[in-house]
Amino acid sequence: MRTQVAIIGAGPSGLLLGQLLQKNGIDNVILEQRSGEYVLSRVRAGLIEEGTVGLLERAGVRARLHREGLVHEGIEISFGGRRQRIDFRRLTGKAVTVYGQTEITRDLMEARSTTGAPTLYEAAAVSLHDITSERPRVRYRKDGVEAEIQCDFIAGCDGFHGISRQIIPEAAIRTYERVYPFGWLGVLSDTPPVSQELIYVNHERGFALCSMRSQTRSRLYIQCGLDDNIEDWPDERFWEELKLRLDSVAAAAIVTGPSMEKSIAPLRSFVADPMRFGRLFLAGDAAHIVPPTGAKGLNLAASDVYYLSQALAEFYETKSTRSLDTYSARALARVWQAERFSWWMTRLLHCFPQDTGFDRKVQRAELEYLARSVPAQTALAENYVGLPY
Ligand code: RFL
Ligand code: PHB
Repeated sequence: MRTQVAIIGAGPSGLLLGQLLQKNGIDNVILEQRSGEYVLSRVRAGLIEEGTVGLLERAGVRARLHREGLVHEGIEISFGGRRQRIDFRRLTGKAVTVYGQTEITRDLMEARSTTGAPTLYEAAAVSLHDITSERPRVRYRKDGVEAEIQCDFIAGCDGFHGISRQIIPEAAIRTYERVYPFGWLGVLSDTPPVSQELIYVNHERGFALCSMRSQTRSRLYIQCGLDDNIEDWPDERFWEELKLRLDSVAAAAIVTGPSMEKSIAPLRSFVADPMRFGRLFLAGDAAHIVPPTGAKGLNLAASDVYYLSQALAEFYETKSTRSLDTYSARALARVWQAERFSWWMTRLLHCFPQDTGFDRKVQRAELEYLARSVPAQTALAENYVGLPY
């Protein structure tokens, strides 16, 4: 098989890139190691920036997003038994949208199937070849049969554990990493949201986050230990612990119910530089990871895909490699802004086991400053709604 761009991974990065390339008349094939159902079963991101909404509109998936997405004009930060609202609309003129990654993925899959562009699910043993030549190849096995795709470019959209980044020789890439000494236990339940807006909680028992997917479905997280197992957290224990971390008004508003999904995610910051090797371009989690505290992972994937789709369109229109050559630097400039913000939100809101009394006092002083200072709130709001690109 021959195509212009071979895309590895059918997560949000790969599917969005595929759609934007299709819109520009650029042929592409997506190879995904899992089944479509498995990809749709992963409960992850919930919150998207206006820039991401704009890209999804361009990708042709506007209708359901605008019908079902919940526009949020602020968030609340809870500490010391009270809540401080951060008013995004007043401080930045912008808002964010609650629309689950599962829904985005489903919409993009459906839009792709109407274009007839191929997505090869359950493609095993995907391997990349000749990526420093002008004729790279991708090999894979599907239904027991070995096959090969010849292409002009490869987009590595295969997430943090994918193969694309790993094929880059160590001497050609530098990585930066921070692993946090805790995880997030996440629960999805068909119960009404605790509040109309997201509540981010700093509490001496640990961080908590009350989010949602709809007016009838909650997405809730609590900070947990790295060694905790799902079995340690039956539903009753989860609800009890969440209540202990909330202020009394929020705790009283909780409606409990059975969990539909429960998972533990470790927290990590990670950046690979450059995001390119020869004709292989990395995008999304394949190149960088942020802790979920700033809700930036999916949004960064979208901005990478924007830069990459523009650069590929320019190449096919003009034969100029100028934007392809600056792709990594442009993407990384925005990535590092989001890395800093996500690290800062994580530091501000979690209980770090190694913290001394001094560290805890400084954390509280920063929260109090945030509650008092409009410039401090503006800095948070500007980053949270998404920096321009
Ligand atoms: P994905 O979603 O990991 O998709 C990669 C795809 O590649 C496939 N793959 C392969 N395919 C073929 N061959 C191989 N060898 C392959 N290896 C892997 C995988 O099966 C998969 O389908 O990466 P992508 O597309 O870059 O998307 C990134 C986002 O998924 C991620 O950044 C977000 O989910 C992060 N995130 C959040 N981001 C936000 O913007 N807002 C949020 O509110 C938010 N909340 C979250 C989050 C991530 C979380 N977890 C679980 C890490 C909340 C959580 C709890
Ligand atoms: C979510 O709704 O899943 C969510 C929202 C905000 C975050 C992280 C996750 O910061």
